[in-house]
Formats: sequence, structure tokens, C-alpha cells
Amino acid sequence: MLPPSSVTTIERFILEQESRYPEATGELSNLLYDIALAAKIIAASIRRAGLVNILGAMGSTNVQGEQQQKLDVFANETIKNCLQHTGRVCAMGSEEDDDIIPIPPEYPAGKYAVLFDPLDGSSNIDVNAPVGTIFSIYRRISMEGRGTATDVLQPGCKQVAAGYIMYGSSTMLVYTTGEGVHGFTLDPAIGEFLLSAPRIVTPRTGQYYSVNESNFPRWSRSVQVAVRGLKGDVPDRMQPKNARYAGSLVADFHRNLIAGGIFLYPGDNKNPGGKLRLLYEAAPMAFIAEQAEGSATDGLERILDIVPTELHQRTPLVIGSRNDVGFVADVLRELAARPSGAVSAAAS
Ligand code: AFP
Repeated sequence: MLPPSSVTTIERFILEQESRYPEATGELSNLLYDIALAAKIIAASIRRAGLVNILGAMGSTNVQGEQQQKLDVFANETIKNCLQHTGRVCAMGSEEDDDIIPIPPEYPAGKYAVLFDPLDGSSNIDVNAPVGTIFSIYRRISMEGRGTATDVLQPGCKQVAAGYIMYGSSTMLVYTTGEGVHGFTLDPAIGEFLLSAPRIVTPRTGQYYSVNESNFPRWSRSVQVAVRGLKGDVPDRMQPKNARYAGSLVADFHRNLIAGGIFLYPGDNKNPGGKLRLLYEAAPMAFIAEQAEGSATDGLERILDIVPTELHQRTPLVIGSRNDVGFVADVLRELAARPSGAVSAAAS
């Protein structure tokens, strides 16, 4: 077999990007490798999840008599363990933990704050459907010592890096440091993430819309009109789209990023603030969407401009191809101005 002529590992790619900045210390690069290592450990564990019926269910005792952890707990602990001892991180926040996660006293604190959703869409595990990890990195604001709430409660526009790992038919890591969006596929034979999608640009107008339409009766009229518009109700303004919804943000977002499309999780009359978390889901995905020339809004405001006040704050989310997100935002704005009116046939 001939050796591959040009294979770019994630390590080589990050190093090449870093070399453009002579002042860079390499800490962010190393932090990204730490996350890639956690992703490989989680991916290996997810691959075995389908065997639990044969080998024993998660949460039960395995053959060595050890208690097995549920995958979302395992993913959470794995990421913490890969990040907390390195001296690169001052504080962490996880969708699985109520409070800010301090760096243990025996380890040094570093200059970055990391937020993550360790296993998003974890209900999909039981049916062998894709799940993901989402991460977001900020430079600390506090001057020294352990990190504080100010380090983790920053608006998305202050992120220095964000990304996700999709555990699907293959494992993919997609990230941005503000210089475009790049995708890597895990080659399980050699245990390396290899560059597979450099500089991803999402189509201006997409083919798909992704939303949980079982919530339709609980949406505001303006959201209902906007979603009907995506299905073809105002053909002069928006060509009808095809529906795709996996119920796993990473999978839905990734498909739309590559093929073009829009993902919505609006607020409804039960949950006006929506379901998704600003810091663990919306802000990192918004940074990636914008870097891929898409956009993201809560309906009124750019997601990256929202200043969080709570770690687990929720937000409505409309994200994806720029023209599609623009269409929904325009409809919401038009109908907010005249709530019982009809949406105009042509763009204003
Ligand atoms: P789970 O992690 O509880 O499965 O939630 C997944 C998620 O946060 C996100 O990944 C999905 O886009 C969204 O919720 C799906 O929510 P619905 O089940 O309400 O459609």
C-alpha cells in the first residue's frame, strides 16, 4: 500500500494556523487537542453503547463488578478530566452541572474558561442515532486565581473558539477559532482526526428546515406564519423547503451547515425562552454559523450579542443559511409590528 500523499492531522492543522501568530503561546492549540482527546475517548465509548444489551446496561454492574456510568455522565467526567489538570483552564461550565466547575486546588488555573454540553441529544443513544458534544472557549476576564462567574458569563462574540463533535456514522470534529470553520473526521484505525472539510461555507439559501413541529399549536402566530413560509406559503419570498429533524442539535445543525438550511427552536407558550441553552448550545453554534457565512438570532437579537446573566440561561434559536434566517427574522419583525396582519408577499 502506498503512503497517503497529503494527510493533514488536526495537530498539524492547528499548528499551521498557530504559526501565523508569532505571539501565540500554543495554549489554545493545546486546549483544542485536549478536547480532541476527550472526543476520542467519548467516541470509543459511544461505539460500544449498542452492545449494552449484550454486555450489560449502562448504570448496571459490568463483568468486573464495577459500576458502569451512563454515557452522558461518562462524557461529562471525561471532558473535565481531560481539561482540569493542564493549567490552561481557569473554570468550566457544563450543561450537566448546576454550578461553575472550579479547577481543583491541586492544579494550576490557566487563562481560558471552557463551557460544554458533553452529550447533546443523549436520548438518541438508545436508538443508535447521532449525538454530539458542543464546546465553547473564552479568554478569562478575572485577573488571577480560580475563575469566577464573570469568566463564564460572557457574550458569544467574545468566544475565541467553539466547536462540536458529531458521533454519527463517523465521528467528526468541526471547530472555528474565528478564521473560518474546519471539519475533521476521526480515522478509528489510527486514532487521528484528519482534515476532511477545510473552510466550510454554508449555502446562502438552504434546502432544509428543521424544527419540532409538534410544538406548532403552542407557538406564537408569528412563528407559525414564519414556519409556514418555510414550507412554501409565500413563494415570492421563500421557495418551499424539505423537512429534516433528528432531535439532536449537532446532527440537525451539521446537516444544514453542509447542505444549507435553517434550524429553529422557538419559544412557545409553555417555555417562552425556548429550550436550548445559550452558553452550551446557541452561542457556540452561532459562532460556527457566522464563521461559515450563515447567521443566528433569537428572533430579535443576534445570538452572539446576548449577554448572559445565568449559566443555564435558555434562548430561542433560529440558525443556519443567511437568507433563510433573514426571512424568519423579517417575518417575526413584520408581524410584531401588526400582530393580526398578513405577511407581505414581497420582501419589505
Ligand atoms: P436531549 O439532550 O435531552 O435529547 O435534548 C436535545 C436537545 O437539547 C437538542 O439537541 C435538540 O435539538 C433538542 O433538544 C430537541 O428537543 P425536542 O425533543 O423538544 O425537539
